[in-house]
Amino acid sequence: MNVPQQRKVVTEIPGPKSQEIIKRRSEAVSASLGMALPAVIANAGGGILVDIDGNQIIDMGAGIAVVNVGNSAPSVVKRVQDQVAAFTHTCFMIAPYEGYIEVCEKLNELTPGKFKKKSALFNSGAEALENAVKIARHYTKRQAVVVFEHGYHGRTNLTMAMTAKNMPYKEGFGPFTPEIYRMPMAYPFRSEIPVEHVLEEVIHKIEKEIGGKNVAAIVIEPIQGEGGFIVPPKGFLPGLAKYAKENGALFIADEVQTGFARTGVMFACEDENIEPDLITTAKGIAGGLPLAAVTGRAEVMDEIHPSGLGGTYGGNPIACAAALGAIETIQSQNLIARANEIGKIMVDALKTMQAKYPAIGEVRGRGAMIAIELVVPGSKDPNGELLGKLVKYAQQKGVLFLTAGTYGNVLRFLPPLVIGDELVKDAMAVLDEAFANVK
Ligand code: PLZ
Repeated sequence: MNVPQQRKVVTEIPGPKSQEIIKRRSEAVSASLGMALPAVIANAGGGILVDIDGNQIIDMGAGIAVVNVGNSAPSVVKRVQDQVAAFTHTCFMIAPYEGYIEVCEKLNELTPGKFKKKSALFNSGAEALENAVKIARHYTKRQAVVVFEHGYHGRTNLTMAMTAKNMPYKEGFGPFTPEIYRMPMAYPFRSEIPVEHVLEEVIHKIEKEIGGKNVAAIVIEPIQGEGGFIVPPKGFLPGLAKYAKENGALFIADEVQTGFARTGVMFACEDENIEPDLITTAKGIAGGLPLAAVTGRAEVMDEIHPSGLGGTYGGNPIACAAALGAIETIQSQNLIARANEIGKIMVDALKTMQAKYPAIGEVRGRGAMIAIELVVPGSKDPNGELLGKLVKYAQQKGVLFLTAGTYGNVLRFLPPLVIGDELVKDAMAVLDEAFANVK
């Protein structure tokens, strides 16, 4: 690997070179864009980000679950280089190329569901969700879309409406698209209501407030990502899928964040043997290049009239080449098993910390999609203040941790799946140190 797999801090973060560029950033770039880590990146690979001041920072976020195969994974680089030299764009709707078709074949084969599937490619997670809803409405000839508390589906107008959290995603950006209905979510840490009662309430609300026969789709993340890595209790997803099936609605799994080995299986739905009618994917699909997909039942995907779906760049040949490299890497390096190994190291360390630090309310997640929810000790009150301090402390020590959660109190761990054991353990040791030192 061309990037040394070791944490090393040689300046304050941001260092002097980063500071200069960040100054230019604030002059040139809209203030609306966030910046979790104030360090300008020069190079990255494995589990390390190298900034322009020479700091080597442990990457516990993978660019928000994108570089599951690591930055610049060799197979991604090679295929992208070959493709970019051959041709960069024809527009798949104008003149086809094999890469697009091959990515669809792989998705149809790898996604859960023992039925004939087809796929269509897009540019971003939000765009995949937009298209999944278009497809569901067209196919069912119904309009209502059911989503959930704490859910996140994107920043376009439709997907903002589908996203639960107002700040920062929706504030002032309305009006939002109609016919989106938000239902209660089973959130074990914050509610003792048994899963069958939550399901009953969801179904009751659908029946009374929407009417079952009006529902085009039920859309849910199998583990909620931005909402705080909320893992629904067993039975919740199968119950929703069953209700959808019995009522002629489509069950859509948003696997944008959970997909591609992240949760210790290829797709998180496999955990309870769910076979969604449609699956949306993005992020981990292409090792960092912008690509997204809707994959689902062939009769649903084919029901749309010719030219009903598309877009100039969707399934761009370079992104498709990257996807083929990423999928090949996941399989050849057995990153599914690796996600479970990484997860075990993190959970063991976090449980040990939980016994020492009462601010850790819960350790949860699956595979290498793990989080801790921070509370005010002795209560379940969200402790967002501590979260901010921990993240800052870790950054100064050369570890990047990402945050999440409706209440802004969740520290999430989603490293590249090619990270080594030593780096994961080192990151956990820095977190332990942070808990011991910040007040
Ligand atoms: N569905 C489940 O997690 C993107 C958002 C980052 P795009 N999550 C990261 C931010 O603050 O904008 C996401 C997701 C789930 C859809 C999306 C949207 O994917 O590729 O960001 O559009």
